[in-house]
Amino acid sequence: MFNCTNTGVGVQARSRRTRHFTTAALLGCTLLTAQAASAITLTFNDLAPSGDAPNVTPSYTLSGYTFTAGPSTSIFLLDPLYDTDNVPPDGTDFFTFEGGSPSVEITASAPTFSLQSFSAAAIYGDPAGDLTVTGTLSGGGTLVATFPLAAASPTAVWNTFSLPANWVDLTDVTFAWGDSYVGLDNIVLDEPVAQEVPALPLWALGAMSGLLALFGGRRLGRRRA
Ligand SMILES: [Ca+2]
Repeated sequence: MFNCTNTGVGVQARSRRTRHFTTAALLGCTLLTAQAASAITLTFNDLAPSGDAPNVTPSYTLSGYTFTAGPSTSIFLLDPLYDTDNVPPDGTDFFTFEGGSPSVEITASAPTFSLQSFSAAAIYGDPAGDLTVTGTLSGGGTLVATFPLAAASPTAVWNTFSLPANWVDLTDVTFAWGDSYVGLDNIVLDEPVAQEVPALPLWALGAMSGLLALFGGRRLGRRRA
């Protein structure tokens, strides 16, 4: 693999050939430092025992993301057989935070992350209301968005909501609900991950150097002419 930090080529190039090789090496290094985001969907599926709803207060970690219960809040994982009135449309496990005006904060093992979308519903007969989502930006400041949830009577009405594209570089996200019971599912997040792009093979570096030498030589020839 090409070593970007030790090319063996000094800043003071001694010849035109060395300068061309330096240019080709820098191009290769640029490709190696490309960034990409890795998206993940937290489904909570198959986490609760069949017919059960384990209380995981005060915090629960799933795939590097930690859910921490806010004040006066309890958090649960619900199996669909525990209460069929509240299950999401796909009939799978989901996550709840419950209490008096409950809240839950999401943090990540990575320094920052993004929130793309989630599914939510008021549950256990709660009235309609707004679910408030607050994100803290790593550079300072917060983002706030509210999403209307329908009344859970007689059954929960699940909807999927998307966040604006600027919900990136977040250090934490908090969901807050003004009544008593709310469910979350299919939370789509991602985190920046350094992706190593394959280095250019030596023959490609040689070809780039040759092309640069050819065009450089032509320009030099025209100046002399
Ligand atoms: Ca689920």
